[in-house]
Amino acid sequence: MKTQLLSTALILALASSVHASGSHTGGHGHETKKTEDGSHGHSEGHGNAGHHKMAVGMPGMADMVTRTIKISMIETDDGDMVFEPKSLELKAGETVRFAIQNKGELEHEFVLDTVEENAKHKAIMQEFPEMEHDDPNSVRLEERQSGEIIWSFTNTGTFEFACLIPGHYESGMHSSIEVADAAAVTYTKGVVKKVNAKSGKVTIIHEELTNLAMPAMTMVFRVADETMLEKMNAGDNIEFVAKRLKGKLVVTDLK
Ligand SMILES: [Cu+2]
Repeated sequence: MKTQLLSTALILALASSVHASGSHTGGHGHETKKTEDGSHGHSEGHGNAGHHKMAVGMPGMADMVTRTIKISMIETDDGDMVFEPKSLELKAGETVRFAIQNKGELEHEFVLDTVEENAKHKAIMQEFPEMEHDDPNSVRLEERQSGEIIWSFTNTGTFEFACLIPGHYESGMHSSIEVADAAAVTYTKGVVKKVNAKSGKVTIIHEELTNLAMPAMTMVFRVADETMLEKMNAGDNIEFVAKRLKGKLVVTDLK
């Protein structure tokens, strides 16, 4: 049967960490799978039965999510296909809920992996363009469809999420993920003065922000993830990381 042949081809060709799946469905209502999917081409053999442990990490559980990141799939007027955002910075140990929205008119994929594994996988896709995946590190979305993946980033390194449908990667459909060592992140102390959930902003009386070369003062920040606002109340002592993203000061991490 065709599905079986494709699975076998995948396992043979990608003898390392890409997991072939027996359920080549259209990816509707995709949810992160953990152990229920019985046909894993798992050949790394690190004895961690029940987990899809890959260089990029492993499927995460909903109750472990530390932040939600919205991802959009977009086709631009000049013919490019892109993900928004174009790059992400994470810390090892984070579990991320990727809330993915296909805002385009075409079908797209979100495949989370190393650049190298995605390149191998992409070569296979070119040979079997009709192939659709339902692996825990990927989701395929039809036009205007949404999906999500919960993923635990257990390792530091440079990774990416990409669309491996033939031609899409080349049209720009890949974004980088830098996963840093959690211990290497420097937090700044501050006190929350005001939270404005409506505008997605928080005012913080903060100590010196060394990474921004900014002295201690009171400033308004945006947040990288709206759920951060729920964790902050006026008067709270916090430790946070702020970065300048697209010319705006954004709280990217919160202890
Ligand atoms: Cu695509």
